[in-house]
Amino acid sequence: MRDHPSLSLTGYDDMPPDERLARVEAFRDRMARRRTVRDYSDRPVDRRIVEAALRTAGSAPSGANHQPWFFSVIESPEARARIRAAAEAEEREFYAAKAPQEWLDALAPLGTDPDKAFLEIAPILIAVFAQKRGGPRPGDHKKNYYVSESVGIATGLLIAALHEAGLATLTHTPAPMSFLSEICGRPADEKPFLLLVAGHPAEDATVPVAALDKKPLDAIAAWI
Ligand code: IYR
Repeated sequence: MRDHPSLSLTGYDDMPPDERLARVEAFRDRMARRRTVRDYSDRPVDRRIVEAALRTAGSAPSGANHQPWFFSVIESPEARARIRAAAEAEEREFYAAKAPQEWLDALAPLGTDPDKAFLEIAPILIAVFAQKRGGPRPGDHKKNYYVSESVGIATGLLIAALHEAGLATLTHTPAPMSFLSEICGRPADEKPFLLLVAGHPAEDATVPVAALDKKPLDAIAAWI
C-alpha cells in the first residue's frame, strides 16, 4: 500500500459470541417489521430525528469516499403541492398508457395507483440526489465513482435509521423525476435518485398481503 496518513481502528470492541448473535438477530427482527407504507398521518416528526437519520445515511461507504449524495428535505407546503401535482401527472401517464401490461400485472398485488396524497400529508419528504461530480470535501468538482451503488447504500441506511426511530417510509420513484431538480434547486449534474416519504402511519393504514412475502434464505443466499 502507498504511504498515507492513518489511525488505529476503533469501534470494533470484542464481545461474547452469544451477544454478537443476539444483537444481529434483534436487528434482523426489528428490520423485518419494516413495511413500505402509503397511508400517513400528518403528525409532525422532531427535526433532530431526521438529522440523525441523515447523518447515518451520510456515513455510508462510497466510491473513493466521495459521498456522492445530497438530501433535500422538503418542508414548504407550496413545494410539496408542486411535487404532488408533477408526480401524479407522471403516474397518470404511467398507469394509463406508458406501463407495459407485464409491469401493471406485477404491481396489481400491491394495489398502487396514481393517487399520491401522501406527498402532501406525510410530514417528511426527502428527495435523494446522486452527484456525478463532487469529491470528499464540500465544493469539490472531481469525477465520482460507483454513484448509484453508493447512493443506494446510503438510502438503505437512511430507511433503516428512520425505521429504528419507529417511522414508516416509502420509496417513491416517479419517472421521469427531473421536476425534483427544479423544485429543489439542484444543479443539472445531480440526478434525482428517489423521493423518500416518511412519518407516522395513519391509524387506519394497511399493507398489501403480497408485501409480507419474503424469499427464504436459501433462495437469496448460498454458501459455496
Ligand atoms: N412509480 C409508480 C409505479 C410503481 C412501480 C414500482 I416497480 C413499484 O414497486 C411501485 C409503484 C407508483 O409510484 O405508483
